[in-house]
Amino acid sequence: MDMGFMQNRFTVTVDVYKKKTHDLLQPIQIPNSTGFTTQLTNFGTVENKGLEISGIGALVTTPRFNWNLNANISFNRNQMLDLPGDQFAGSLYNNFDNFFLQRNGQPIGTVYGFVEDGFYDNLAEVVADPYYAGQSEEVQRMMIGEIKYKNFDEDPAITANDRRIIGNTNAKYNFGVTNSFSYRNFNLSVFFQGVQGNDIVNTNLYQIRMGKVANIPQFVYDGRWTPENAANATWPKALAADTRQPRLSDRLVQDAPTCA
Ligand SMILES: [Ca+2]
Repeated sequence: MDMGFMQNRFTVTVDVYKKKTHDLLQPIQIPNSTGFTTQLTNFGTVENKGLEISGIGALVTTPRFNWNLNANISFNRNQMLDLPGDQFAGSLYNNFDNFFLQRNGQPIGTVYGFVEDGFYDNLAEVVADPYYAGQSEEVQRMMIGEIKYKNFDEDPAITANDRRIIGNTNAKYNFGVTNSFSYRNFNLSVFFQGVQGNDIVNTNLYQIRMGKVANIPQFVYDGRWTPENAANATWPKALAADTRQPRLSDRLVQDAPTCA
């Protein structure tokens, strides 16, 4: 749809679209007894729908000086459909598995993982957790300063069932603006663009185990759990050995609005 205003000094274009792509080629998990773990097959649908708006305006038109503005913004939503059940995109790398969920009604790029709930600050907090209540005091004391994960089901153990949707890597919208100026023989064009509302997965953070001898960023060192820093801790306590196996959690999901 195109619209013009004021003898077409301003024009606006609006496009609405909806598109379904059927029979995606993708791997499905098959029994290991076949000798393979996945098989490529055609199923599933992706629906993309969106809105694109662009406008052009001649803000100043004089013999010597002109100023034109060109702006656009687009919104796209996608969702997966017709899947037989939940499945996951392939492993990013070793131990970094099943972090991108493919679920009917959810977009491609849905992040799925554990939800953190602070740290075990003292022995009483560990004992209050039904999973550790009956364990030896040695085990309980080891948990002080460790990350606490939210438990969502009847089983007090933290298992794959305690994962939830924790992020979406799709932008809520993209935009761009171009200002063009001309004065006699001089031209200047100023362009910026950006995306808003998307999450990113910062896999670098997954490498920070707080164990063994390894370089860590200053903010991690400063934010590590200690009895004195418990209220402000953002990372678990430092360990003498590399024994910690972090979970793929909302810790790795960060807001990523950008403008350039
Ligand atoms: Ca559980």
